[in-house]
Amino acid sequence: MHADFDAFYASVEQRDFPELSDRPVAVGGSPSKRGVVASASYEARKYGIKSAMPMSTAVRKCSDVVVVSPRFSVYREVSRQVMEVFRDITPLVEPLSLDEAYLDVTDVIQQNVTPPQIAKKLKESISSDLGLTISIGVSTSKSVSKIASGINKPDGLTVVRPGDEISFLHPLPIEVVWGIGPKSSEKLHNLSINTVGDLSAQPIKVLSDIFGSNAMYIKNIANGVDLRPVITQRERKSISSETTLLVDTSDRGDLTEIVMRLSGQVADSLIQKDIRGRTVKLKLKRSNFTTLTRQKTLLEKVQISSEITESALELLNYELKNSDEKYRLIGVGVSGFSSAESLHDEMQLRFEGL
Ligand code: TTP
Ligand code: MG
Repeated sequence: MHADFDAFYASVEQRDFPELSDRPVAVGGSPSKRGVVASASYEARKYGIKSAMPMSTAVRKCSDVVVVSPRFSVYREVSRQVMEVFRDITPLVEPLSLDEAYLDVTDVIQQNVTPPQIAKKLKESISSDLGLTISIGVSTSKSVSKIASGINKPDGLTVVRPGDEISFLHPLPIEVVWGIGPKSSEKLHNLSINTVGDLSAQPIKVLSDIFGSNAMYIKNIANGVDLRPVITQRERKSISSETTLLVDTSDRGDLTEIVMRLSGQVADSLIQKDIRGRTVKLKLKRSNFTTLTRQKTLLEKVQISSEITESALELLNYELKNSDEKYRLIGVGVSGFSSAESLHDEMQLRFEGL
């Protein structure tokens, strides 16, 4: 199953401030500060207001829109709660972001309990425990479930039965496939490739020109072939936290503050899972959408916020010294948890300590 909150930030605001329910709400940065929309309520979407749109455009589209500043700590808490509700059903939960996750319910299915029933019960629990609606897709694979959860929003439940994957996927527009952004979608439309079915029928050569080494992955997805397992946090190779800024910035003070906040979030997660990592990574996406990552491998593993912040800021300062770009996304991550190699290194260090 793939589960995703409907208009996540906006719905939390409507839940907590009932005077906003039924109103067009846009959560995000202020229109006067060149802010963007992070989440639009379904009432606001009727006016064409969408995520990532400048807030000034949103106000132009609907002068009645209620602009709300985000309350990130509340969204994080709701996210923690929903992941707990998911884990009451199965330990095999793979969060993709604050508001969405894959759940592998294979082992939960019994003779009298079908996957659609599990999904229905989950929607009811979330509605009664959290006062929010979620959309769920159910199928035999991650990609089909993710697409299915997106097509009947809000409050949707879409089940694609085994064997129906192709008939479900092929009439859909290519944009439903994760990894097909505006650029590749334009190229595909120019070649009259408009539906997932059209995509699935292309020779691999055509797809390679557009998707490079991801061509086979895309072709398989278009054919409903996706064998990726659900990976729980415990098995993760890295733990990271990233944020898209409401306004692009090159301000060192702002960037430092964000890196500190993200390092704190990563530390919370490491402490919660009782793991430490040796490599600290900084990810930056520039205004022009190019992404760079810098990483630093340490002698000793880190876990607490100050240790991660120190390395992440070192990487940030190195980057800022060499560039005066504006940035639109920042991420901090820690990896290198317990490979045989690092375990070996750790033993060495311990022996040296003795
Ligand atoms: P989404 O699940 O993409 O959007 P949504 O939950 O608001 O709406 P829906 O799923 O019903 O289409 O993203 C989840 C949250 O992530 C969203 O509420 C706010 C945040 N977000 C941003 O901050 N910027 C963005 O550009 C996007 C797409 C999301
Ligand atoms: Mg959502």
